[in-house]
Amino acid sequence: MAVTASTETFVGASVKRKEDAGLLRGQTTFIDNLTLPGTVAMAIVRSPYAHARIVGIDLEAARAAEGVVAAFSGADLADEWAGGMPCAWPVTEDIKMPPHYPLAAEEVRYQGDGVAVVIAETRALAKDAAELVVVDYEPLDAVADVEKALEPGAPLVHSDLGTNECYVWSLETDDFQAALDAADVVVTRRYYQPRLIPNAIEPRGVLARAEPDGDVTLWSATQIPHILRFTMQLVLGIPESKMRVIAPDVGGGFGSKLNAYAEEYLAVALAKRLRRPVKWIEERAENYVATIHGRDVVSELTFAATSDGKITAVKGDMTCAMGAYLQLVTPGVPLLGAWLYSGPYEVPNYSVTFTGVFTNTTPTDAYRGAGRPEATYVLERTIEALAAELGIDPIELRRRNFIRDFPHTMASGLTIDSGDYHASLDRLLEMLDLDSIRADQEARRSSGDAKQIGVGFSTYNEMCGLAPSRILGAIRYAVGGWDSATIRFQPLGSVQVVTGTSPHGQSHETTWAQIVADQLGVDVADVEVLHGDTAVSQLGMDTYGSRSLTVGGIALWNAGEKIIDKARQIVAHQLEVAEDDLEFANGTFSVKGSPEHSMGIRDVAFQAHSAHNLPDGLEPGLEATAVYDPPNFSWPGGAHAAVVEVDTETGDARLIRYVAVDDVGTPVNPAIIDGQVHGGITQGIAAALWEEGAYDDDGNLLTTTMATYLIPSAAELPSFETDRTETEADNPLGVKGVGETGTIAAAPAVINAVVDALSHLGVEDIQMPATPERVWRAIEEARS
Ligand code: MCN
Repeated sequence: MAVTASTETFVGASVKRKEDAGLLRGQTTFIDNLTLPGTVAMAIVRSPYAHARIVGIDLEAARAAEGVVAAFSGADLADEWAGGMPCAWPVTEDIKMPPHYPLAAEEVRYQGDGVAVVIAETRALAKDAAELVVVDYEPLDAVADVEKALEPGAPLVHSDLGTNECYVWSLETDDFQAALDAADVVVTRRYYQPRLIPNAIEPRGVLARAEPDGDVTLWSATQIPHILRFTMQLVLGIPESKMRVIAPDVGGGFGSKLNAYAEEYLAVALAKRLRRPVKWIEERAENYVATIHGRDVVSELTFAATSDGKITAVKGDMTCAMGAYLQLVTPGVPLLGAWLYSGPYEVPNYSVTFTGVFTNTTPTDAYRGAGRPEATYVLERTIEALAAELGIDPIELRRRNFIRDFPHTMASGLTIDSGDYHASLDRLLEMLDLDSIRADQEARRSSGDAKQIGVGFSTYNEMCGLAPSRILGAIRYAVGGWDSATIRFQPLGSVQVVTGTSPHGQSHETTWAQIVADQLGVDVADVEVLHGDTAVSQLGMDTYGSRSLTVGGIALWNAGEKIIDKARQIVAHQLEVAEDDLEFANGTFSVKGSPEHSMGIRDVAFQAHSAHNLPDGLEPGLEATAVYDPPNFSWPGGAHAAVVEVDTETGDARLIRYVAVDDVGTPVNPAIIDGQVHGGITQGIAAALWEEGAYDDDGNLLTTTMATYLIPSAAELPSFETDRTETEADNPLGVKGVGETGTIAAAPAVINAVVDALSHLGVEDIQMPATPERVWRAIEEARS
């Protein structure tokens, strides 16, 4: 196919996803589709106890079983670890960071902690043999509840620490206490946000190959090939130059694959030791205990306000479960919300404290939203409580407090570049037709209908686009927040893009191609985006924190500008005009005032490669790399509303409408934005109505399958009504992140709706998830 210049505009268009052709045909490279000659399978023996001492491990029967190549206990492999598995975010100087190894050797600290590994010719044989491993455990007392873990005398997750408190981190503005004391009204509410268990459609999986010269390749269903590569050096001592990490097709992650896991280190260590490729595919039941969980936070939020509803201070106290160990960014996750407990509201005084707590549970870490849903939930619930206390309509109360002028520097120190929270709320109300919902509600209330309806709101902003490296350093995050892109014209004019981001469902192949196609005037079809391979993209900080577009996408834009600069030099030289006399549009350089003197970018690429007639000293080729470190976070925002129908006899709450208006800056691809918003909203709704990872008092996980951990399908959800407002972000594309907005906004909108449906009965709060039993009990309690 000929490569031509393009005059089409791609940014802003719902270009069909380039990714889909392969995915829909099943032509994919998910880990389980990859095979290498001589591959052996790995199975992990996991602790059934939440806390126990390992008295002994007998591997004889497993080693003798059919097809078994080797079996090892944690103690057998202790020499493999040059260091423990790293936590990259020691949030305070005196944080407690207990050692964490890929297999436990002496003590297990959560149900699912790995104690031994079996390698066999096939996965089935490895699984069968793993069941023959006999582990002698001496059970110890366990604690699974984040508040009980702080009580005096609670079982200690790490006895040598002498406490379950991992850290205390706080941020308080000057004069905070005086503002609190001077308030006309103070409301305080407590909330528990349950554990959530991420369920990517592709579970985790790894395939490791070690070559005789020391080169190691790890294919992993990961979000972070680059970060994973350097943790391999820290844990296994493999130099980064010898280590290649490939994230092939990755079927979702939602934060859970923003991690460096035991199985990744184990597969690499064993591939080296056994000199055969080692593969491990996580089973769904394993995913429930061995992949990180999210949330599990008790929060107490206080609002101080004047009697006319101006919020004067916000105070938050958060007790956050870390689980049994610190995974890659466990302690930092709550802090990602630390600046958002005032959200889109102008609040002059601010105080937040986070206490990280060890419990005998699966470690927590980043799950879609990571820290920010936790903040928005309590903020948007408490603003309802304040409205009730003051007798002010909650929408009006929000409006009275919205930040109006941008850029706006918050009391907590960060600056929001742009936004218009009134505009999103206005548009939401237009779409919602609140009057008719209230009329229906009134009619049902007066007729005593068993089915009541309620409407709930959530106006939010968020902080994503992780992140300015300097700020990350200041909050003790170990790595930078920049990203990189390379644009490479091939001699005949097609374009290769190499990105340091690592998509796993977010469609970078499409949206990156749109940006390059527009900027350089080529066709989207002629732009190929390469990602997820440390040998292809040497520089990258991967995909999480809705950072890819606002960091990696801007790096891409900057690389495009470098390409245009270089091409301009070549054209000026060949057309014998000054560079300033050239203008560039739709892929063509033309001389100002005499457009017949022109040269297309494809011809420039050919000239750059043939190098027959280049300016003196200019390097042949048309390729540029840019590395971009954002000066600020990205600040999307918006307004969401949920309408629910609650059966007051059974407690069943059913979502009947969901309306969302988001401001994600300039839209690159509206269809992809909608997809992101839909997925995000679904996860927020799921947290509000169905999903809860529950432990019993002994630390046994009760929700171990999808039969007990309820993940919604399309059948449980109405069609979402979405729209956007736009304020331009302070970057060359005007873009803000979108990957987590829905999850952050949705849960409080839904719970506010459920409470609104029942407020006339006296119900003031319902803990997430609002299961039929919880709703029914709340109604009964309010009635009695
Ligand atoms: N986009 C756009 N216009 C904008 C903003 C974004 O067209 N104004 C497009 C981007 O170009 C990109 C997509 O939307 O194709 C998401 O962009 P961005 O907000 O930068 O988020 P990331 O690509 O960094 O993705 C991370 C984010 C996070 S943190 C989670 S969690 C999440 C999410 O993305 N996990 C996902 N979306 C997911 N989607 C899928 N399918 N699977 C996951 O695991």
